[in-house]
Amino acid sequence: VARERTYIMIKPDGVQRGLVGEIIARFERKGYKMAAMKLVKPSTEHMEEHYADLKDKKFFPGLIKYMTSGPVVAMVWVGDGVVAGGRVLLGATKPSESAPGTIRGDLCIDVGRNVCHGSDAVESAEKEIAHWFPEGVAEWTSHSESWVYE
Ligand code: YYY
Ligand code: MG
Repeated sequence: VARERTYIMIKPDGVQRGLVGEIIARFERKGYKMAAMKLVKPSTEHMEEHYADLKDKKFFPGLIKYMTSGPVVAMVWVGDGVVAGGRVLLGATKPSESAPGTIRGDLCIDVGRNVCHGSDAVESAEKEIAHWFPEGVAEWTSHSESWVYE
């Protein structure tokens, strides 16, 4: 399994509901390493670009309105297989289908208020990281490295 980076975003409902610490804690305790984090209120153009692949979906206008309604927490997390692993922590897109124990399974009810985003592939992750962190991310070695990886 390759060392990867993924883009994780706490959506406006997650911020409004005070779930930032709860969501970050799940990534930390898994053993993933944070490489970047910021609170931002994104512009409509920026969010439309982020979700460009979904622009023909009927839920797109509502999605953009929701996602620009308040600040989001933009993050980059690093680890072996973190793209797929991050989505396991998030749970299925529809909270009605996300397993208990996952972020969405535990913390939300409606697909249009599903509290978090995670990249779906290594390629889209790199694209999203460049889109949200043009300034780059932190390079550092976690003291836990040899206790998380054999
Ligand atoms: O990657 P993920 O967030 O799990 O799902 P996507 O299919 O990329 O959709 C992005 C976003 O759009 C989803 O998190 C909620 C919203 N959405 C919706 O409001 N209604 C749908 N039927 C499908 C997705
Ligand atoms: Mg997606």
